[in-house]
Amino acid sequence: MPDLFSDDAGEELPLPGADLVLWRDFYTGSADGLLAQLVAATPWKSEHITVWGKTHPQPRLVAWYGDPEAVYTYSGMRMQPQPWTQLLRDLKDSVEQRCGARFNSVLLNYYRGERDSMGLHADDEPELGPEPVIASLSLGEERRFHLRHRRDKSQPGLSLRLPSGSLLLMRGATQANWKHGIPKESRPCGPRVNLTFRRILR
Ligand SMILES: O=C(O)CCC(=O)C(=O)O
Ligand SMILES: [Mn+2]
Repeated sequence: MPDLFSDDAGEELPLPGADLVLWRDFYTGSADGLLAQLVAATPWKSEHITVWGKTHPQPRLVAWYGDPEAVYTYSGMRMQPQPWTQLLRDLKDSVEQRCGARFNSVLLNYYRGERDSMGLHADDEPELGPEPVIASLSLGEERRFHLRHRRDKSQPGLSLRLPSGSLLLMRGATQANWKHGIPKESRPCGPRVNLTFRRILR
């Protein structure tokens, strides 16, 4: 699907100790159509997390795809990838071309509405290597994306809006220095699917 992606130069986001590039209009096809297709065709899972000995459902649905060896431990869960679909493989190819990086897996997050969220975290699991390259494609509701420094509380954070069809690349020391997350919203929100392409090292 080469003609569905813009070739604008990305915008480098100024954040000390991070390396972030945002393409606001990456996907130029129908982002709503792609969203509907992914919502309907993905075998979504509700995962649980255990915090202080109590188990809670995560406030979003997830799915994990990738090459067979791309086994990933995420929030303490060991995730065996499902095989790539043609659609996800095509998206991966276009994202790889834009970012100049290779990925072997993708985590899909489905935020059903304003109560769905992702807490502040860094994607710094050892299997992502010392400088993880993560490319994040957003479809559907424009949600806020918060960045907070991991140690230096005097650093002002950054709050971005991730428009439908945008691609955010995080690389270099971003995960070592910063946490990111998607807060709940108090206004009504429609569905959003986010795809984070990753490279699991072995
Ligand atoms: O939904 C997003 O934009 C962020 C997703 C994310 O940080 C993750 O999957 O690790
Ligand atoms: Mn993340």
